[in-house]
Amino acid sequence: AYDTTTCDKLQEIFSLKENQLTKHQCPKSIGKRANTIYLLYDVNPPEGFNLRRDVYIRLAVFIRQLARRKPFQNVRLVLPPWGRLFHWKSSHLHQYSLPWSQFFDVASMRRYAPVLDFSEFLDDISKFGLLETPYIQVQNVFKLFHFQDMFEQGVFHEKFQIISECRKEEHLHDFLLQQPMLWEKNFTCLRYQGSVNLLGDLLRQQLNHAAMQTNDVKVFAILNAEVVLHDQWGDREFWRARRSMRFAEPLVKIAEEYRMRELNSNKALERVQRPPIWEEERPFRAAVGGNYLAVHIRRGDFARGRQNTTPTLKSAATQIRARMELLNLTTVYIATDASGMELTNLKAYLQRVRMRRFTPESLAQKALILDGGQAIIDQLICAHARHFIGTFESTFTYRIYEEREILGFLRKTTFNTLCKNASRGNCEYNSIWPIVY
Ligand code: GFB
Repeated sequence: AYDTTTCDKLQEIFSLKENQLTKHQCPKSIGKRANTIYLLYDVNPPEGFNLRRDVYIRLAVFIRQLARRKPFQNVRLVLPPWGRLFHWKSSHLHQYSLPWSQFFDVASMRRYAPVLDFSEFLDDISKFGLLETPYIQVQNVFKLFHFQDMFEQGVFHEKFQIISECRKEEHLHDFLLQQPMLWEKNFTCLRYQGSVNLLGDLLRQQLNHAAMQTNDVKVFAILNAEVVLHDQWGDREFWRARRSMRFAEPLVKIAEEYRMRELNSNKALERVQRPPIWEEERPFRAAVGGNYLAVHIRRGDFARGRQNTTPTLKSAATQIRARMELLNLTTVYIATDASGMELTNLKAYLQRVRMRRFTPESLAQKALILDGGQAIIDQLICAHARHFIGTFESTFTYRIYEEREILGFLRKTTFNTLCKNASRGNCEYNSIWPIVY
């Protein structure tokens, strides 16, 4: 029952001499255990946190539906540990290989679709006796690429195609998902065009190839999962998956304490809809929000690379003043990734305005919440405001829009965009995607 190929491979990786790996250290061949399929996935490394959340929704909706069909009743989606993201700038902090439970309520997500945090996957696998060694064999890793020509004779077809010339070494420079215990048995480059449901065909094909036995355990992985499209963006299933993505409780608590302390606001005053579980949420449009305006001012790469649509700080400040006056609000909450110098300038432009911004109260708190948690706290505070203005084409802003839709705000208080110019001539606005129940 021992997988000698894998054993040889391990010897090679660790340059171990023969006999150093005992039979017990060699992974057992995967087979005849339980009819479970684990789907690992990852997203193109430079992509940011909030696009990754959207990719998750595509896969969660898919996995939920797939799990209703034979032979996929025991399929599990494994959440990729968060590697160090480009935007997480606090280099002194350990922000590597983080579980989703650091940021989200995974139990809540699991009530929508069968998903596992990576450590839960390891626990699960160990129950099948597949972790007697630290290595897990991944049957096939698919790295997705776009087709060069999306429209064949002017028509968009859903399709995938194996790229015959594909060398793993060119495409995988680290351990799979940066997890040294994963060992890929096969590596396939695949051109892919279409919705996430096409992955069902791919998996079915794989299972046919692998002659899945009744009690098999199989592990597959999809790299560059952002290539797959939503089945239906913005429909009821999208929103159910989205609503199940509640943030981790410690972050919610910090945001609540901050709103109480600095903004004199709480859920009751804000009259938002937030039942204990997302399944109890209903169509609702009566939230009023805290007595403050919230603005997401995206800087960093947006200020450099998207100058046509990103306002200067001076212009943003002018727009903020005008909106506060219009709404008769005296406090503005600013969420931003601006540098220290930019913040000083913004404060100068907003002189005599009561401006608030969340910063962790201690180094210990920062080490607890990390850069990702700080960003979520910003999103939560923006989500609970009386009125919100976001940045054009920022997924960070989109996720705040969604949160406000769930909480039950009127659309006109949510779907607002900072214009390039304060005069609002030729302003480009973000699209409106209302919640569907
Ligand atoms: O989340 P994200 O993909 O949104 O990336 P975009 C932006 C990241 O910057 C966030 C930080 O995940 C945060 O780490 N960040 C941005 C902020 N705004 C704030 C804020 O208000 N508060 C805090 N605390 N952090 C994408 C980029 O950005 O835009 C892509 O990820 C690409 O690389 C694309 O540039 C066009 O959608 O705004």
